[in-house]
Amino acid sequence: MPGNDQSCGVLKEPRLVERKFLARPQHEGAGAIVRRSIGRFELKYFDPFLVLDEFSVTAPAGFPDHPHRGFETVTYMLQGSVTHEDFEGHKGTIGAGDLQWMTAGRGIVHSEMPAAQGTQKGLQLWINLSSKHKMIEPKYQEMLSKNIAEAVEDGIKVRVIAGEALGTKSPIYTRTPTMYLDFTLKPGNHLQQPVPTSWNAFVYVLEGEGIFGNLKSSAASAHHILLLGTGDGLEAWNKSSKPLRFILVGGEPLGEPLVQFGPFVMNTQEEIDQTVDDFENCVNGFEKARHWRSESALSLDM
Ligand code: FJE
Ligand code: FE
Repeated sequence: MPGNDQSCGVLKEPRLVERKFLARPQHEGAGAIVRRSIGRFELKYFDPFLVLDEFSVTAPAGFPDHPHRGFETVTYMLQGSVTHEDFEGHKGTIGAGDLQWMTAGRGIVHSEMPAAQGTQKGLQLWINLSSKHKMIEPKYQEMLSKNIAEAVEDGIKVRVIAGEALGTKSPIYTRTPTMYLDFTLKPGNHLQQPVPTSWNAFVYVLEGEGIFGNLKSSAASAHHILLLGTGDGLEAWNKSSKPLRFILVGGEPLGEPLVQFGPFVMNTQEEIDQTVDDFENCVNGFEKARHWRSESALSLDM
C-alpha cells in the first residue's frame, strides 16, 4: 500500500529548502512586538504572501484602529486572546488555537487589541487577493479551536486550518488557493505532505527542532522561516528528543504586479492613489470610517 512504506513514500520530488532565515523581534503597531519573516526588507513578497508576523502583545500595547484593502489577514492564536472590532460593528475575541480569516477586500477599518492579562501570542499572515477580488465585500470566517479539524497518525498531529492533510479537510474558503497546516511531530517521526507543484510554500518553526527537505540538511529551530523550492511536497523529520511544531503554508502565486502602501495592497500606483483618496474621503467602502472609533480607542480617552 503506498504511503505505508517509508522507503517508497508518497512524494516523487520532495521540495528542498531554498532559503532560511531567523525572524528577529521588531516593534510594530502601538508597542507590539512582531517577528516578521515575510514582508521584511530581505523578503518583501513571497507570492501570494505579503506578511508573516509572529506577534507578541501585552496590554496596553496592541494594534489600534487601522485600515486594510486588497488582501486577507489570517490570525491564528498561540497563547492568550485578542479582541477584534471593526467599523461595521463586527466584534469578537479569539483565544489560543482559534482562527480568524478576514477578507479585507475593498475596505476594513478595525482594531486588534489584547483581551487578557499577560502576553498574547499568535501568527498573522497576509495573503494577497487577485486583481478581480481586491474590491470584493469584506468577509469574516472565524473558527474556534474546538472546531478546527485535527488528524493524528503515526506520531504526527495536524491541525488543518486551510486545505487538506492526512485525509482531513478544512471548511475554510480561500479565495486565493491556500493551504495552512499546523503540524506537531513526536520525536523520531517523519512526515510526507503533498503540496501542489505550482504553489509557493514555506515552513515556519514554532517549537523544537526539525530537519526539512533532505535528511542531510541542518536542523531548523523556532522563529525560522524556510522557503521551499520546487517539488510535489514537504518531507520533514524530528530527529530530536522533543516535540517539533511548525506550520506549513502554501499558496498559488498570483503572478500580478504589486504596489503596496502600508495596509493597502493593489496592482498599480493609480489604484493606490485612489485608495488613499477613498480612505481620506471615506468613500468606496470606507464610508463608515468617518465617524467610527473602536471601543478600545474610546475607552482610552476617558
Ligand atoms: C498594520 C503596522 C501594523 N502585524 N500581527 C502597520 F502593526 C499592522 C497590524 C499588524 C498586526 C496585527 C495583529 Cl493582531 C497581528 C500584526 C501587523 O495591524 F496593519 C499596519 N498597516
Ligand atoms: Fe489589521
